[in-house]
Amino acid sequence: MDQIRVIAEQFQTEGKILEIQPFGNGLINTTYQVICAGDGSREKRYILQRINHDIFKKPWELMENIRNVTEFLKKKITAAGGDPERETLTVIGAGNQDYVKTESGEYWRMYLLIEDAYTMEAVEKPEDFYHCAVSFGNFQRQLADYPAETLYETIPNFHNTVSRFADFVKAVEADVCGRKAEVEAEIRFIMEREADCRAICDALTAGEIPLRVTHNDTKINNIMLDNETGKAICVIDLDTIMPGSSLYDFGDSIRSGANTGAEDETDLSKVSCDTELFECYARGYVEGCAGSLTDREIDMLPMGAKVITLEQGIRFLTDYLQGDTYYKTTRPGQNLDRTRTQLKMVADMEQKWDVLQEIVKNC
Ligand code: GN1
Ligand code: MG
Repeated sequence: MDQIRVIAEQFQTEGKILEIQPFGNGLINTTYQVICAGDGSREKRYILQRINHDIFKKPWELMENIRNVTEFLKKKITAAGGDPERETLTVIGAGNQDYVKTESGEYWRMYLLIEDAYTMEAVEKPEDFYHCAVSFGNFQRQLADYPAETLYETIPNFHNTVSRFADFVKAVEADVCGRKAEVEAEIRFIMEREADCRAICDALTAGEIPLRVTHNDTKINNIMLDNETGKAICVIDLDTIMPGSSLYDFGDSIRSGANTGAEDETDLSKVSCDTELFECYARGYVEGCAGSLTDREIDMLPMGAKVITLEQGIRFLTDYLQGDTYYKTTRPGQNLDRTRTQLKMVADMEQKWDVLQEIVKNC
């Protein structure tokens, strides 16, 4: 922790640093909480993160996006009578920069920790999920007039399912770890759905659905809820804000939040798409977007959920085939387990397709 303390000390925190502890469950960056003395009456806490720059190749562009987007949001939050320090992230500077680069070439950043709020790994009450939906919908609406052309693409082709599929095919052919034979069934499942991989890309290219400024990582643990009211107050993990489709954001929340099992569940009988949760989320998201979604986008919401879940399965299996170099793992085979839960979700959505379509028709 001593080295981390040296890094933390370079940021403009309030009061002396008292303690630093590991924090959170992200699969990409490494996170700590930093507890400071504050102004004497109350401790002040911060989030310190090492940006994974194998994945985010230009951390300075990433931080510029986040600085600009959060400032934009803070103005809107203030105008609406909200609390700009709790309803979006606050970047803490270091000297005249928004990050610290260490001698060994690591990039670190700091945010204010949002107090009296929590994140969920799994949805316990449908109501919580509904609140998340409204909040992600609002987020999308608040950014509707953000100048999209000023955003850097922090990960090119992030939700380009067609190029994700192509990368997967290459990983299967290369089979660098000799794991292909073990996953023939999963490979076949994905290959049979090549056409689905084109659904969102084609709709965007044809102008059937609009390109918007989207979050792109609307996993359920990327939103904070207020301890007292249980309402979603703040969308976090802003690393992948880029031009995209509302279907990505809707889809990733369903993928993570409407799953009756964990993302890395080994007992697949526990994994399914909960249609009641799907309904809550669809209703909340459409409401949160407040009329900004087009009829075609609403029609395509089930497709968004399916394509993003399939894409995530493709990404996990690609990583498994390549030797687990992208997502953090805590045990062998975890990326394969993650793959299987995603594919099981896709299969379950296909079975419930009529129900899902009926739900969005009523939104
Ligand atoms: C990663 O770090 P985390 O858990 O917020 C990933 C998402 C995946 C998710 C799967 C930059 O998000 O795209 O959906 O894992 N983030 C990146 O759990 O790849
Ligand atoms: Mg996250």
